[in-house]
Amino acid sequence: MKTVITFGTFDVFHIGHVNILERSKKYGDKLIVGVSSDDLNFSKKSRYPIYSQDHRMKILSSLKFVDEVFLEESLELKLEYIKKYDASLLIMGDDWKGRFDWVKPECDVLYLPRTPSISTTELIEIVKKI
Ligand code: C2G
Repeated sequence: MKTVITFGTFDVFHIGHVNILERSKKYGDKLIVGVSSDDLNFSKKSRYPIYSQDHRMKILSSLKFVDEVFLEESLELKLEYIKKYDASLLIMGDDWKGRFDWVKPECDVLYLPRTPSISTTELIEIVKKI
């Protein structure tokens, strides 16, 4: 049984999120998703997500290629989460390329290409202009 783990905020859920989760699941038997907490998001981006962490976790849990979801409270706890869920592969989009290589002695790391031309930030800007 091979377990893959990935992390993200997944705010204003969109096709780029679906694509990375769908592709990640193909690398293993089980896909675990760490959903960044509202406070972690504030510390990274200086704003709270549009959707609350409870709503974001519920959306992620409802997807057919996601097997388990948990709340990610700190970027530095990656290794603890990897060990807790017994993951052997960490997958992130390539906007994070190299940033989580420090877990490599314990877990393989793969950065997949992002889906072009869509992001939560761009969607927020488009909606603001309507
Ligand atoms: N993503 C993608 N294509 C897009 C947009 C996002 O492949 N067009 C991927 C990102 O690369 C990431 C995942 O979708 O792997 C979630 O994206 P975000 O919600 O933006 O995640 P982020 O806020 O970067 O949080 O511990 C890591 C962080 O929690 C990642």
